[in-house]
Formats: sequence, structure tokens, C-alpha cells
Amino acid sequence: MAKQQVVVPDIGGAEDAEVIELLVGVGDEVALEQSLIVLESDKASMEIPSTVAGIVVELLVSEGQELSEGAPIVVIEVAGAVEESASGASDDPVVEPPGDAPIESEGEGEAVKAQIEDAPAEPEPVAGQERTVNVPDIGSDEPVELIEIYVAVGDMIAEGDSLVVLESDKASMEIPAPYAGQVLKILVAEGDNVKQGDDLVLVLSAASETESSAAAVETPAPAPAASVEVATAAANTTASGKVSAAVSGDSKSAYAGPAVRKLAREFGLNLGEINGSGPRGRVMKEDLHAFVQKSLQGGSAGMAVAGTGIPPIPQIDFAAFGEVESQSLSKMAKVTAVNMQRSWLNVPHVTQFDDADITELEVFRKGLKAEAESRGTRLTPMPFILKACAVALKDNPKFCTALSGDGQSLIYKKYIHIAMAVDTPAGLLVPVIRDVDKKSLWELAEEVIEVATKARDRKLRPDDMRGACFTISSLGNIGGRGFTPIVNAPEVGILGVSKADIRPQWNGEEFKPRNMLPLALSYDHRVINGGDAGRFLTQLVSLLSDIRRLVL
Ligand code: CAO
Repeated sequence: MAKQQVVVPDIGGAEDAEVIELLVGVGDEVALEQSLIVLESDKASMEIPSTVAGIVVELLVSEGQELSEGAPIVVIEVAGAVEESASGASDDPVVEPPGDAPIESEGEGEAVKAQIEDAPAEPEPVAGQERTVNVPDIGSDEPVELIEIYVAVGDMIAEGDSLVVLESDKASMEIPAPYAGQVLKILVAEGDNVKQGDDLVLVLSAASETESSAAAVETPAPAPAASVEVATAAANTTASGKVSAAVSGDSKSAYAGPAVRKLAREFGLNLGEINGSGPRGRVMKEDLHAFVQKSLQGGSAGMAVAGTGIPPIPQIDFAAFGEVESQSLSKMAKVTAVNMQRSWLNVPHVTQFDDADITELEVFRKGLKAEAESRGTRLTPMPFILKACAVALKDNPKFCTALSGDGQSLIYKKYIHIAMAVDTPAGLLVPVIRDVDKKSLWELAEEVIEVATKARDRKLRPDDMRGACFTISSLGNIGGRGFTPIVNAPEVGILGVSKADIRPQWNGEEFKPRNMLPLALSYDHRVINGGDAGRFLTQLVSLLSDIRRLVL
């Protein structure tokens, strides 16, 4: 019997991806393309499929291990392989170098490698040539839904930029541009079902230094055939950061691998209602077992209320009362809904209110209007609020923490990255402004405009929405006297900013008109107590009321 080693394929350049789940064990029979392990890098989770069918005879990795392209994963006794002849190598220890080559037969190995390398090769484009980008090998012949288009006509794209997101029932994958250029035409629409070879976008290819020596140019790598869950992982952080649990969402947007999804389907469970204990809230097999066990203990009613103890909202036929129209929610709206409910249900919220007297701040800010214009920017209250929050976060480090997964310790973040909620036509997005404490007001003014524009143009990348310590949600330009923002878990605090307006304030002798900015600080009461929050908010008010304090 021939044995073959399966190795980590091209995983889009990710290095030291962590093995977070083993999907097979020694003795298991695996089919071609069956997932063997789940790898997770800081950008994506990927299921690594088997390149051969047969029996697993050796598992070469363990959970927690970090792997890069080429690392051996398993040894498989290939199904139907012919008995080795003279060498008797089938019992030899596995000593072959990394690669998908069969261990005993070099010739066969080359055939397999050639098949892999030759399959999706894209001819190198010539500058100024119109080229159609197609769906690459996505590991299946079944049509999958195109859920998001990242580019628009006229966009300049670099090689590797994500063009669209596809989503099957197993995974979401971003399809990268195989070359740089300008988008001339979008050939698909969100909601289309596409498969390998289908046209996606028409690109006018850009000139590249390498074109003159085309022979030396490496063909751009297509997206790895492994199932990449980039969109799901990223979407989980879009509106609420990396949360360690998923509650009351739909199965599709839950963060889980195909093996777990299959098991959930077999049990008829909604994955969106199951707490995920894996990295970034990934739902693991153990979570399914625990969920079922808990539901059984609670009797059939436990299943009916999805393990949360919350009675479902009754289904009403609204058409009985008048004309209705049903519009399906965008992917972003669905993810936001899940994240909001997850934070709301997991985090005991308290909200504290105060008003900052920003009369002087506004005089100063308006005085800088001309300078802002000459710098080609706009100075709104937001950069001042960011700066004041950075100082308050430094002085109140508990607001820069996250609870560990087991709830036994607090993780202090030593950086001041602040997320800012942006209202976009497609929904709520929360880009992160990094190192706010180290930036000037002018730098922050520019960055606020830059990230808000990117958000509204849907140009944010998953990494632009990760890593915050705290969030600011400003409805100041829209209006309202106050609101209670939902903590962007696993962050522990969020500041809601409402519309400033002139109100009479008593100065000890008389009422004076002052420009008052309403602030609402919501916090996770497991981590922050009222005293902590009182000090934080009082300091914030004091900083905004006298911005000279920002430089102390
Ligand atoms: N009070 C009074 N006026 C305010 C204000 C406040 N608190 N905040 C901003 N303004 C003014 C600005 O000064 C600006 O006017 P001028 O040009 O005359 O100075 C005007 O409102 C427009 O500001 P802006 O909204 O363009 O810029 P910003 O920096 O204040 O905010 C951003 C940027 C991205 C935070 C904001 O545009 C936005 O999207 N807010 C919505 C966030 C949201 O949806 N939160 C809810 C999340 S939970 O569902």
C-alpha cells in the first residue's frame, strides 16, 4: 500500500498559522478533498483538504501547533494503491521532504504536483490590456453565493486586493485580484450564484516592472483551494470586535468550520444560538455537545428557547393588518444584529451620563476653520473627543482591558486604539484609529475623514476594524439628547456622544448660555464598577471643558 504525506498548501502567505482543530484521527478513512485540520492565522481560518483518499495512518500535528506552507500534516495510506514492489518502502518511516508527493513513488509525486501547479495558472497580463477576472478554483464545482462586491468601476486595484466575497454553506472566501489594474466593469451582482470560471470583473491591467521580462514573472497565485473563512471571521469583528460567544444569530453567520456545521445540521441545531469557546468565538464540537446536554437537562422547553432561557418572539402574520413588503437583510445588517445581541446578552451593561461644557473648545475649533481648510481637512469635535478619551484611557487602564475567555483574569492592553462607529448606507461599520495617544489633532482630523470615507466606500479591510480597546459612537451630527450605546464586546467600554447645544448653566450667580455636549458611557459591569466609570467620565468632561488639560 502506498503512503502519502499531505502538507500545508499555499495558504495565501500566512505564516505560523495555528492548528485550532483536528478533523481526522489515525484510522479514519478520508475522501479526496475532505478537510483534515483547521488552521487559523491572524487573518483567516482555513480548512486544509486532503489531496488523496485513503486511511490516516499517522497524524503529524497537534492542536496549538503553528504551521506554514509545506509543513507535513498527515500520512495517508492511499486507497487502491498498488503494493510496492522491490523497495518494500511501504513500511519505511516517512522521511520525504514536504510536498504532496507520494512517499514511495517519485514519478507519481511529480504527476500530483504538476496537477496542482498547472491547474489555475493565469497568463500574465500585458499593460493596458482588458482582462476578465474569473472565479478561481474554490474547491467545489457547486455554485456558491456572491455575498459582497468590494470594488467599484474606476477603482485602482493592486494584485491580491480582494474583489468579491463568496459564501458556500461551508465557508466564506475572498477572491483576490490576480493582477493590478483598473476596474472597468463589474460582471456580477451581489446575490448571484457563481462557480469556477465564471466572470467577475473586467480589469484594464496596469503596467508592471516585471512585464518586460515576462518569462521571469511568477504567475499570481489564485486563492487557496482550502475553505477560507475570512469574511465570517472579519464580519465577527466588524461591529463588535472579537467576541468569545455567539448567541441567537443565524447558523450561516456563526463562526464554525464545516465539520461542526455538519454535526449541527445532523442535530437540527442553529449554530448562531450556540456559545463558541474557540479562538475568536469559533464554535467547537465540544460547544455543540455542551449545548445539547444543557438542552436535554432543561427538557424539550430548553430546545424551544434555544438554550438561552429567552422565550422566542411570536411570529405574526402582519399581512392580516394591511399591506406589507419583506426585504431581505444585507449580510452586514445580519452580522451587526448578531453581534449586538451577543454583546447585549453577554455583558451586564450600565450607562452613566454627563455633559461636557465645550463652549471654549468650540470657540477654539471654529477659530481653526480657516487653517483646517488650508490644510485641506475639516476639524470636527471628534478629534478632540478621541484625544480626551486617549488621556482618560491611559489614566483609567481598566477601560483598556478585556476579560479572559475563562473570566478568571483581565487582559490589559498597553496600546490606545479607539474604534469609531461610522454610519454608512450599507450599515454600521467600526474602523479603528490606532495609537490615538501619539497623534496630533490634525492627524486625527485627517484619519477620521479617511476611515469614515473608506467605510462609506466599503473600502475597509478586516484589519482596519480590529484591535480596538474602546469605541466612540457619535450621533452628534444627527441629533438627540442621549442614548445608551451597546458595549463592543470584548471591549469593556463605549462612549456615546450626542448633539451639543446651547443650554443655560448656573455659574453660582446667574444662568449663562453654554454649549453642552451630552456624553453617555456604557460599560461592562463585570469589569468596571460605578466608581471607575464615574472617575473616567468626570475626567473626560473636565478634559473637554478645558482642552488645555489635554497637553498636561
Ligand atoms: N454636536 C454638534 N455638532 C456636531 C457634533 C456634536 N456632538 N459632532 C459633530 N458635529 C458637527 C460637526 O462639527 C460638523 O459640522 P461643521 O462642519 O459645521 O463643523 C457636522 O456635525 C458633521 O460632522 P461629521 O459627522 O461629518 O463628522 P464627525 O467627525 O463629527 O463624525 C463620524 C464622523 C464618522 C463619526 C460620523 O459621520 C458618523 O458616521 N456618525 C454616526 C455613528 C453612528 O451611527 N453611531 C451609532 C452606532 S449604534 O447604532
